[in-house]
Amino acid sequence: MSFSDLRFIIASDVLLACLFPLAILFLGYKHVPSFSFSELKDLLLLGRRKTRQYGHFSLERAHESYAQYARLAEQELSLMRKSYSTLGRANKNIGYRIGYPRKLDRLKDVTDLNATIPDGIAELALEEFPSLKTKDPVAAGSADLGRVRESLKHFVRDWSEEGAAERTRIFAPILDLLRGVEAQERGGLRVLVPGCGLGRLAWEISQLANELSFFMTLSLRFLLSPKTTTVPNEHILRPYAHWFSHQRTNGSLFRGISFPDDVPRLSSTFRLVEEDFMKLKPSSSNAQGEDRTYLSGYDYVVTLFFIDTSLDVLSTISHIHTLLRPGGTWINLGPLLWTGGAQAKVELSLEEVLQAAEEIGFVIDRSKEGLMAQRTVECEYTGDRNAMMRWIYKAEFWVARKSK
Ligand SMILES: C[S@@+](CC[C@H](N)C(=O)[O-])C[C@H]1O[C@@H](n2cnc3c(N)ncnc32)[C@H](O)[C@@H]1O
Ligand SMILES: *[C@@H]1O[C@H](CO)[C@@H](O)[C@H](O)[C@H]1NC(C)=O
Ligand SMILES: CC(=O)N[C@H]1CO[C@H](CO)[C@@H](O)[C@@H]1O
Repeated sequence: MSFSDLRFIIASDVLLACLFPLAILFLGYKHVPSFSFSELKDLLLLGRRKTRQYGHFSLERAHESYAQYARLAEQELSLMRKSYSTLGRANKNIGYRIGYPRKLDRLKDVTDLNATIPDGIAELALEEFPSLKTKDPVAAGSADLGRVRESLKHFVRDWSEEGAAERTRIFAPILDLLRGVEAQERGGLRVLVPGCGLGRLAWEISQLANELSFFMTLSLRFLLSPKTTTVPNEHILRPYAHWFSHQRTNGSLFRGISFPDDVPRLSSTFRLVEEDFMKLKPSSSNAQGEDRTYLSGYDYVVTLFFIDTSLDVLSTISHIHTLLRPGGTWINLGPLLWTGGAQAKVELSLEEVLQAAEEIGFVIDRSKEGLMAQRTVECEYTGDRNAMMRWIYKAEFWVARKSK
């Protein structure tokens, strides 16, 4: 796998499935024999003060990574400058004439300008989680920068007009099905969306969203808080600027995308649970008051690009089953991109996943047509409409029922 392949995975693919390549990139990066002063300082500090190992998706690591976004991005830029500087004189002249050094300067400007968003996210997090003020030092690295960028890209996927086409394709089968529920029944439904990312689908369904990664939830909180977001399209992000591959023009590379196209707020019908999905209980303390229907389980669990991010998909499916009320429905849409390197306990084919779901107690809807029909949905994931490359998933949609 070449370096640019690794970059591609980081630029455009799922978080958990990314861990392995990220680890490789991090190692690769560490071997680049050029240390900036601040990196050296980090290393020395590491030696002196004991750093606690915060988890990959922990609040502390996510906060530090957002706070350090500009510094980390500039470290990467200085490596790009260094590579350019090793060009011979003739080629450097060509580079100069096509404006390449100015393009790198522009990358620096855009990074600084748009660092206001990660800075704002970090600041809000500090206000909402005062415990962060006394956290142990965290050494955020290039893998964390990748996670910040991945989360920021979800502003485009979930909350921009630019992302609307990508979203509509995958939300439609799910929302159409839920709209099919009788109107008077709809109000009382309990829908859980595990691994909700930046929460747009859950917002559209407006019930309960769950997310484990603070990289995601800190960004979501930035939209939910009236301190940071009050009107549609008030923020601008340059989500493509850091990855120079497959771009037709500099203009397209540096273009700004405004968000959010809709301003979400938490309410009694839209809640966020920042916890491991596997630890959720049908009767957990998330229930507000004595809500008996809630205690007996969810009416729907909706998984979008989710089940394959688990390292133990059999437990995930079993847990979905546990959380549903008898007769409850599981709606899934997504691919099967397993975390490689033997990190996932099993890596199943689609037919194996469906068979395992039946073993666990689900009845999969076998209708050939209609809203429930199992089908393949061609779609993208944080794709760049203007790029010279498209990554198309043939994601599978299915509806399964827990027997009564
Ligand atoms: C591929 S992303 C999809 C995000 C979103 N559903 C979307 O389609 O944009 C999968 C998400 O699931 C989250 N996730 C994975 N395992 C989880 C768990 N056990 N509990 C809660 N969230 C989890 C990850 O943090 C990640 O944000
Ligand atoms: C690419 O962008 C830089 C910075 O904006 C500019 O100076 C340069 O002329 C551009 N190159 C081309 C071929 O347009
Ligand atoms: C939120 C924010 O500051 N975004 C900025 C991104 O960069 C452009 C300028 O290049 C600004 O117009 C945006 O305000």
